[in-house]
Amino acid sequence: PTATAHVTADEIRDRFSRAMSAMYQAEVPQYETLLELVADVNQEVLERDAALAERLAAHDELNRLGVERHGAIRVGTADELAMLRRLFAVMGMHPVGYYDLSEAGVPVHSTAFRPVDDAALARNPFRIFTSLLRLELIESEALRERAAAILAERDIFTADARELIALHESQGGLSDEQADRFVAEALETFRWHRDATVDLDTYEALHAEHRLIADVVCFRGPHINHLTPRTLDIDEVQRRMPAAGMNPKDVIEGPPRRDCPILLRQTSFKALEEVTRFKGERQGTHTARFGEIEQRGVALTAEGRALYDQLLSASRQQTQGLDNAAHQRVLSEVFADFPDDEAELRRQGLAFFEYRLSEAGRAAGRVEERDPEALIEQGLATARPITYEDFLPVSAAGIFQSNLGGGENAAYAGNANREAFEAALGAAVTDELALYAERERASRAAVLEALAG
Ligand code: OOG
Ligand code: NI
Repeated sequence: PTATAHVTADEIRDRFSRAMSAMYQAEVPQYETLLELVADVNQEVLERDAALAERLAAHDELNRLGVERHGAIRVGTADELAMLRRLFAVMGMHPVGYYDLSEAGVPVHSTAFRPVDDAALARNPFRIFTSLLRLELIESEALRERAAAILAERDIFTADARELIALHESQGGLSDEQADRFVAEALETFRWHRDATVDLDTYEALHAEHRLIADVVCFRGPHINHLTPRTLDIDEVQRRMPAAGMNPKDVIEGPPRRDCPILLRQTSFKALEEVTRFKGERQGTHTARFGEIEQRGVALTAEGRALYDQLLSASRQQTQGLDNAAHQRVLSEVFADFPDDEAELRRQGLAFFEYRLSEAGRAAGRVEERDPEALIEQGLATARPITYEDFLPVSAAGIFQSNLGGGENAAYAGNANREAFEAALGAAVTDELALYAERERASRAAVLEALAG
């Protein structure tokens, strides 16, 4: 067989994420403004905090900062979700995590398609939070059937995208030219369509059940609904958003500001009201697309996550209805119970770290000590926080709701169904905690092995 030179999955993902960003900048001009604001603030943070800049550079995070984005889409059927899994696989993006949003009153469940290994994450950690509509949670049988019938009529993929995905699977990769064509064809799935596939009455009936249902069912494709750059100072970006012409949601979701950032903090600007043409020549509007920013911190272990969830729910009563400044103040008080010191986070097993030999460690030769903490104290090893690459269901629900006008339906709650999601996906989702644990374990083992001589 002749060896065709294949483009790497990392390269295809990088091209795709850039194409997606360019498309969204053209579609949603405020997104371009947001990118500029985030780039300015990041630059200022790096200039003022040399230690942070050095650390990000040493751990392959400085380069990715400028390209780092996540986006989100919502699809309507199992077939659409399963095909997306194959599409994202071409770009080295695999389903990680199961998120039950029914708990927060939103009739979807979700996963994140993202790269999993260190090198791929360092190159471009592009992620797409992907939700599957749960028609089975709609109470009205007539509406449920109507929605299913509308969804059955559409194909969200181009014929060429389907062909190139199949080609990738059969030949194990794509050539340079095929990769470019794949990116162009895949992009079509995520494009905004101002023509709805239904008449205004149908749209309104679905909208009345839940805005999200109308968003998923009434259009030709799962338009990308936001792209999120990563900032190094979310409080500052939030502060500057109004002056830059953006209307931020009331509060920043997630943990409070800390010396050792944990998990993920997020905020967004409100969705745009966009002119939509319905069947039968009628015009209306639809709000779907918004802008979001995020600041990422260390990934937490199961114990750390349990403490986070506990403190977050403890703070919920007290933060009800507060503005962002007061909300953050209360959160900081409640989170005083969460250690804010790297050594303490390690010792208490609350967060994941990656171990490395220090310069001295590399020069040390054989060392008897086996305790990583002792090795760090002796200057032979270092530990750096492993960045959280995933999402938070409570924060996601807050983002959904700020853009759905408080659309929350308690009747959806208590319906986690990972098995059904995986059956629709056609694959199991990877457990995100297992990925972080393995990274930590492997890095610690490598340090100990090197010092064993
Ligand atoms: C997804 C919202 C979740 C995040 O950052 O938590 C999300 C959506 O609105 O479709 O993107
Ligand atoms: Ni998001």
